[in-house]
Amino acid sequence: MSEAGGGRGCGSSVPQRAPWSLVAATAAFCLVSATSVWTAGAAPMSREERQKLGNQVLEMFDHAYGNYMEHAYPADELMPLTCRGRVRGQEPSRGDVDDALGKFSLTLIDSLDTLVVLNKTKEFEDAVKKVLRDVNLDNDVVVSVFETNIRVLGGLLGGHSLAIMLKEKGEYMQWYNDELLQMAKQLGYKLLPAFNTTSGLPYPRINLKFGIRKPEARTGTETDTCTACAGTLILEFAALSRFTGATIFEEYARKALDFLWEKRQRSSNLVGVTINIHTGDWVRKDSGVGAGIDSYYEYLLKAYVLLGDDSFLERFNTHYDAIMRYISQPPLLLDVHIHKPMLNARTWMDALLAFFPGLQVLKGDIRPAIETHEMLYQVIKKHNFLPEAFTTDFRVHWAQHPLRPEFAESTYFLYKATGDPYYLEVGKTLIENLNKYARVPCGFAAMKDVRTGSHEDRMDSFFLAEMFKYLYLLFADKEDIIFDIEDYIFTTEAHLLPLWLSTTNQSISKKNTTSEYTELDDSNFDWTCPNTQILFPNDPLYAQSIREPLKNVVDKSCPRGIIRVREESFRSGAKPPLRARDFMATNPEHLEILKKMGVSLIHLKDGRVQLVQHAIQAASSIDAEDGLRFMQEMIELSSQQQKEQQLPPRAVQIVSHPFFGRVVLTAGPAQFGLDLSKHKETRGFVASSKPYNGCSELTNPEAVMGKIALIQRGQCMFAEKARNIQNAGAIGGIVIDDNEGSSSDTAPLFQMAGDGKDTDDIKIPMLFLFSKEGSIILDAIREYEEVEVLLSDKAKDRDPEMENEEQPSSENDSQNQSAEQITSSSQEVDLVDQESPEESSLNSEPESSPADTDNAASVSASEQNSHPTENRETASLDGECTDLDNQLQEQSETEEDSSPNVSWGKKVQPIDSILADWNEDIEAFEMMEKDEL
Ligand code: DMJ
Repeated sequence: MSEAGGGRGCGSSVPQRAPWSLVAATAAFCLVSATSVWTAGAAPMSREERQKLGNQVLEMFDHAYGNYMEHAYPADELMPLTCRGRVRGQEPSRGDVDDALGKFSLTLIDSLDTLVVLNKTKEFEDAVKKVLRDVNLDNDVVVSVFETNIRVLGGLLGGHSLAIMLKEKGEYMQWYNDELLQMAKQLGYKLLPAFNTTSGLPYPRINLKFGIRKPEARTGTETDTCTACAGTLILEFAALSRFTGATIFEEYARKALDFLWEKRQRSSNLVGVTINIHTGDWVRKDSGVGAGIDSYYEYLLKAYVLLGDDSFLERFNTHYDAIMRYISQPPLLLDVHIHKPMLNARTWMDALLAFFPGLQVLKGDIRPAIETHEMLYQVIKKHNFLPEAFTTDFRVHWAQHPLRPEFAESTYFLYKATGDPYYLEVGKTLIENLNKYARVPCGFAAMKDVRTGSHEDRMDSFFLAEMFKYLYLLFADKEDIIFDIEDYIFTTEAHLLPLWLSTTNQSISKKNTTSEYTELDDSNFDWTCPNTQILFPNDPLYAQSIREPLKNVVDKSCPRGIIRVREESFRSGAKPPLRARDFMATNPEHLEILKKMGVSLIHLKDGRVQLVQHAIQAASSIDAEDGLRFMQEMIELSSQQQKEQQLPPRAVQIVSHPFFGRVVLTAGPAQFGLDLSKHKETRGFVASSKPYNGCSELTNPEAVMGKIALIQRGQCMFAEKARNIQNAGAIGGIVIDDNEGSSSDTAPLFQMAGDGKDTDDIKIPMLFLFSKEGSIILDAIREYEEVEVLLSDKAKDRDPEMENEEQPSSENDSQNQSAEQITSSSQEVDLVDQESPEESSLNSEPESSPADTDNAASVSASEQNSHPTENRETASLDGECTDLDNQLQEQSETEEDSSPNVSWGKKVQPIDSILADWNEDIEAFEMMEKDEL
């Protein structure tokens, strides 16, 4: 998307290369050069400081890339905590995430063009030689077609694009003879069998060696794919066709895009998240701009830029109109249903949508880009990173952060569009946070939980492909880069493809389009394309004035469910629909509304009330829609409340030499002992207990006295272990899983349950580590003997001071803890597939026996009130937001849910069975929808 940087405002003529530049001049691109535009607002950043930050980015890249090359290569990725390569099959499977790994040195290929952007030409030359020498694209591995396309094919093509550029310059790469392109072509042919479907949509996975041929391939049975998976091929495939003259690649990618376009929901012009590759039916009918769809939209606009084909712009504009009409609720972007686009499908947003402001810059729609970006930045300021998902009231929904680059990408494009130094400050914060919280001795580690600051043994290849490029370019001047970045377009993985491809080997596009530009109907886009040439120089505070009202959007937000209230209802003076959080089962008016919405109350024997909706019993389709939304809110509310009753994960931070707090391990809490969220952290040296299982009086009390005892899981209750080490004088305990190879990367974390008796006598904090995390501590003891750790609810900042810090005496207050009811959920998340907000919640396990847990979640409401605090009922409607966020927090911090009126928790109908009931209703509703259509 480098064209974004190019001083091309609306109306400025850019007659460099037909046809896209002509179109760009009159359509949507509203970008100004970043230089010398800004005269007020955030203080300008001096060239010196920008250079300093640029150098810092270079040093960080060296740390990430150097450690990968030294400790992981030729493996696909670096595991930065254990400092080794991730080889598929040798590590426990992480599910779909592993489908990016094809035993083809993924990180090296994904890093190729970053090396050139960062002016590391010599290293690039070496890297290309390594790729040509070592990489095998014929492995018997099943990989994701989408990931292989954007990372590997894109990486090879980006490498080739810059290799030929360097060769032409005459100094480097003189030996190069299109070898990377030949590899790209080989890979392209390997991906083609995936398109062997009647629809032309590709299978989601392919075996690099056997294609989809059964049975050897072990794939080819899937029926569904995500929209982004099928719609994010055109840039790489078209580039491959145009570089090589082999038209088949561009043809296949175009066919897939044509099919998606045909299948768009015609009344809303939206697309769903997943589609059946054989029938073309939408499998998931929710629609947003984040996970599962994101780069489909990105590629429509960029395909137009790269290929100059008007039909792509028309499609993009049609979708964009729908996005701005239904999904955009500034500053939020919220998923809706494709058939009922006024109906929100979620109350949370995912981190992948952070790319969207960048795309809006390319589109020329600066205002909403500034708004959404600012909202995201507020979330980042609260949690240091963007959690994988967060709610509309900005609470963490999925707590991990795999060092995603999307926010840096949008920051870069907004800076290029506005020249506002504010965005340089944003970039500086990103750099600081990465160094402070993600940097580990062997690279940069993904965040396992942004709330605790704990790490995951993972450094994805996109971190090198994208993050460093965008951060470096943000601070770079034209002369800092050895080529003109504006001659290239960025793919979704930030690989660079030259814009001159638009006029090379055009035979395919010629079939479908006219080469002449025809004026597009832009009447729907009044809000787009503010003429930045006029706007910013005349009003340099423009961007700031858009950001200003959003400054406190996160901190001062009220807890709320779905924010959209049907606007036309308001306009016509009608009452807004009843929100789940406001519902009171004793309010006759509410009961009347429920009835209208087709929702009935079933009084259960135990006094609780269950809600069931029959859409066909609703007074009208609008009421049925409200009823469905009300029920969805109830589920959401129920799961949120359930979540608030659960103990969050804890952190074990290694603070002694040479870690100095840089390695943070995710730990499970205990339902007994010192509560680390209410007390200061506990810090101490570790010592193994004898016996190691801690199931009897310790024989080495002198070794564990005043220390944090390490105990192995198994053979007795967790509480018994705690008592034994406490009696020996330990100030804390870490139970290490005895299941070899277990890891929080692959297993859901759980809470250690008490022994069913009174555990008030246990005063020390107890945490649980899976075997892999535990072995990091055990290995450290073997290597350094003295290992000091910090047990806490959130990792302490690891700045250089920690390296000199005095050891504070451990805090060891007593704390009465009630053995709370056990709650459940799993930890693994797949953004594309997962709907439920369960990622960061914990299972609870008693020691020695499988969890006999009461996992119930209830969507039943008590007779009294569905919500713990009655005064919350008017909060978001009349805007009187008292400090409800805090109230909520306080509630969740009390031992029990404070409301006596609520029966959300225990011994109630399992959520699955309730969902099954509701699914019937939803199906009925969908049938009704079909009839309507
Ligand atoms: C990258 O691989 C690409 O940007 C993709 O389109 C989705 N996001 C990841 C990084 O978060």
